[in-house]
Amino acid sequence: MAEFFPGIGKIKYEGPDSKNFLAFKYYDENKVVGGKTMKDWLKFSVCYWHTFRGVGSDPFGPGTIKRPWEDGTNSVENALRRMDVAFEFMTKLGNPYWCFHDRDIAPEGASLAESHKNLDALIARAKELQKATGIKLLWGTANLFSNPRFMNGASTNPDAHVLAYAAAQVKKAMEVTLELGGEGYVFWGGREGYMSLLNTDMKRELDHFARFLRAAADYKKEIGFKGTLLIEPKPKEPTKHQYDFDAATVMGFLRTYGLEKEYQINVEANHATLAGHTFEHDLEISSRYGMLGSIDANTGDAQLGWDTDQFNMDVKSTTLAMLVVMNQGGMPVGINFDAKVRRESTDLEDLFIAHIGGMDAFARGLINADRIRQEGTLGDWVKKRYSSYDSGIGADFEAGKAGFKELEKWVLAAGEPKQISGQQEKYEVLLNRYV
Ligand code: XLS
Ligand code: CA
Ligand code: CA
Repeated sequence: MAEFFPGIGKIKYEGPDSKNFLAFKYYDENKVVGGKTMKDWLKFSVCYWHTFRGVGSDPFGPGTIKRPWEDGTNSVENALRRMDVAFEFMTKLGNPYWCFHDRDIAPEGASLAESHKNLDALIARAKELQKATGIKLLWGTANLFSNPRFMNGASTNPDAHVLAYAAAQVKKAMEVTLELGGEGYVFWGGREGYMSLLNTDMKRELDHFARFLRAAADYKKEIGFKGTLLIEPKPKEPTKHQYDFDAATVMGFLRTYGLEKEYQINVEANHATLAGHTFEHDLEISSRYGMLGSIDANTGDAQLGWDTDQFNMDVKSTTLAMLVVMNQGGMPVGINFDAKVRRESTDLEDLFIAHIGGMDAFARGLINADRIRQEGTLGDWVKKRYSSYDSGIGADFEAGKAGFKELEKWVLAAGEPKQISGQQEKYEVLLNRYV
């Protein structure tokens, strides 16, 4: 078989003192941290769209990145070769999972039937390569936002014809995800939102969205797909307002429509920050409500303010993220690098360096989070901060035994509360001890 990354061998763990950019400094897959291997905690996945389809285009210019295996066509033949490239890359990198959109891996045909046929050809190849390499599918999804037919949305489209098309595409994408043994299936509402409220019946669109998600959950059961269905929040881009605004909005939506048992959340860092939150905020709220299923690991750029999907090299951020993951006992689905090299990073080697750096940053975050948990100081401080609810009037309030009358009576006797410092800086200094 042809080799597409000549000169780059299997990426090895060399430890923190290594100066080799093509080696792991922290990610040592079999190393046990907090009772599990790094591989099991992190469940890293490489995404097909950025890593194998990304060419570095932006709204101001076309692609800058030329890959030697691309022949410039959108043929099945080119797609098959690209699949070989992907599995060579992942085998060398050593990530256990991958994920894709239907249209990343196979060209869209002139009809739905032809698109299905193209997809089947690529799925057959992926199945062989998964078997040969041991790399597994984290999740699959359907691209319901690139083709012009979806310009007014997919499951929230005002035209039922387009909605039906989207359903057919999701049906097929779920079937092939099952065929490849995927652990999840993601819904990112690319154009499920609106550009102008003037031409939009928002309630009707939300009702359609929920019914669509119900139909997907029903179909999942019908075909015996045991993976997790996930919704990936994002507040805007490409639409001005996206219905899956953030994790809290999605959880409220799911509960409103009785779908909360069928779906989990896939938190993307860059989407959380676009919604005005931190990465750890959306992780924490999803996790504390038992809804954190998967992560799209990336980061935005504070100055640019759009969805830049960069590799997250910030160890403080990965530490806080992994603290949430460790506190909930692991990732039900996994951690997917929905991240792309910059359009200025045009070398093949940059693809490896970016992923190695991202994996190391999360591995370091895991090690740090484990130390935070082992030492217990942070947890103890937070627990102590809320200790007034562990007994007395606080406990009665939590238990629903003290209402407004009882609380008033208690204050009349107890008087003014003492001032208690929030000690934010002390907590920040504590965090700096670990990162
Ligand atoms: C785009 C999204 C997308 C989803 C999968 O902003 O991140 O790539 O992860 O459809
Ligand atoms: Ca994403
Ligand atoms: Ca993104």
